[in-house]
Amino acid sequence: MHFSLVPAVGALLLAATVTTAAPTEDALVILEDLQRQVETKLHDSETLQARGSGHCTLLNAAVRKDWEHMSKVERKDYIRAVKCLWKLPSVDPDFSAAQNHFDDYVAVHMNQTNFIHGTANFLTWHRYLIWLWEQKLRNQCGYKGYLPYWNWFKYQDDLSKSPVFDGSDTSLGGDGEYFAHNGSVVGAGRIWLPSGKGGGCVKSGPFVKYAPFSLTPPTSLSLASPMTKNERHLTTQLLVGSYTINIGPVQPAMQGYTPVYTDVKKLNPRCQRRDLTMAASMSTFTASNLLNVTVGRASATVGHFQDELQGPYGTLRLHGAGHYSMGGDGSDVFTSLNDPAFYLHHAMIDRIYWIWQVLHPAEANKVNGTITFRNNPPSRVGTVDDLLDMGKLGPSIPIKDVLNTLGGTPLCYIYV
Ligand SMILES: *[C@@H]1O[C@H](CO)[C@@H](O)[C@H](O)[C@H]1NC(C)=O
Ligand SMILES: *[C@@H]1O[C@H](CO)[C@@H](O)[C@H](O)[C@H]1NC(C)=O
Ligand SMILES: *[C@@H]1O[C@H](CO)[C@@H](O)[C@H](O)[C@H]1NC(C)=O
Ligand SMILES: *[C@@H]1O[C@H](CO)[C@@H](O)[C@H](O)[C@H]1NC(C)=O
Ligand SMILES: [Cu+2]
Repeated sequence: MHFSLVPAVGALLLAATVTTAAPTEDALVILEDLQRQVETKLHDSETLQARGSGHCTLLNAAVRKDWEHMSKVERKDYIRAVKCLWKLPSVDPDFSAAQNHFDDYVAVHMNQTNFIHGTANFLTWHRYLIWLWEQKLRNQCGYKGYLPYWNWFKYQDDLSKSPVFDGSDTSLGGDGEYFAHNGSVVGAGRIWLPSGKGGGCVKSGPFVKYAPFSLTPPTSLSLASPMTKNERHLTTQLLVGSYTINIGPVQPAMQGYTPVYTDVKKLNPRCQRRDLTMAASMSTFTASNLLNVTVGRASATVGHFQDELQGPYGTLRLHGAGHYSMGGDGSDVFTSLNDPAFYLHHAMIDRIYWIWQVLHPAEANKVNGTITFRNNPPSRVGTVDDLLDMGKLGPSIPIKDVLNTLGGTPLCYIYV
């Protein structure tokens, strides 16, 4: 029963909730109500978040939208720009497995996995990373729009109907080919999610051009290759098409997907794999979980908020559920960026963070936690002066610079 969690949500919402039976609809109605509360607060300039600074105002801020609410032309422009990243050369010679600029994001994230999850910088590191991605798409690939998000609270019961995953040419690809496996083990080994209908190479959508191989990398591109990185870049483009992924997997939750490459220097060209997993989406993208982190008990402090969003030890919550709903490459905490839907999932995480910040101004600019994954190994407490290290993707800037999405230096965006 979640009504006890909703003191901050208006009477209108309660009326709507009471008359709606489906839990899916509840979550959507609640999310819309939260969005209206946030917009009201921002327009009333009640909060620090609303004030912004520099040249950033509500009127000129970028507007990040639900993928479903973007036109087909806008979605195709986004897809075209993502494909463009595959054609740009890698910028970091230290990550020798990265064959192109798409891979650079995977490599930087993989290298820092233990210092950006279950840490004080989790929310801000990922906020800054997806912002850099958005800027790159716009500035180097001519993308006209802004970063879209995947609204988890719709199509939970059939992700293959979601415009993000329906496999059409305006999606980020559909399900994987059938691959017999026994689901995923998540939540520190305590939760088993039965498999969906996929698990193999994504079989439809804009990023399927990975022939001629599917699950086995060609030996001619093996690790000991004497070619230079740029030669390899050209060769992988020629041999395996443009949308091959090259790094990981390191720790996929999906059973039967062998984690072999634990090093950003090891090249592993292959197709991207998915297993749309309703066991994750239906169990976790619920009104109760949404309410808890936005207005419920878990919203009281940044510590509770981020812990509940990521999932206390041994549980599955909103952040994990997005990854495990994708299955395959998206289920790998190190290299989930191999699934292009990663960015839409993390935009939704960031949107929930933004909603929470606007609704909790006294906590919004704080951080909580240490600088190692669940403080293992034990480390110092993180602060807002800690730098967000993006390798060669962009300048390292302090956490405090990205706490406000309307801060103007550099962020200037809202969600609708
Ligand atoms: C599938 O995996 C779960 C969790 O590891 C395990 O409990 C179950 O026995 C497995 N089923 C089969 C058929 O292997
Ligand atoms: C809500 O969050 C609190 C605090 O993080 C947690 O103890 C509680 O179990 C959560 N409630 C539900 C229903 O998940
Ligand atoms: C961080 O948040 C937790 C609750 O999740 C709290 O117990 C702890 O005192 C906080 N730490 C600091 C340094 O604020
Ligand atoms: C990889 O991460 C470590 C630890 O955060 C960092 O010191 C190192 O510079 C990173 N490597 C590259 C090439 O960015
Ligand atoms: Cu991450």
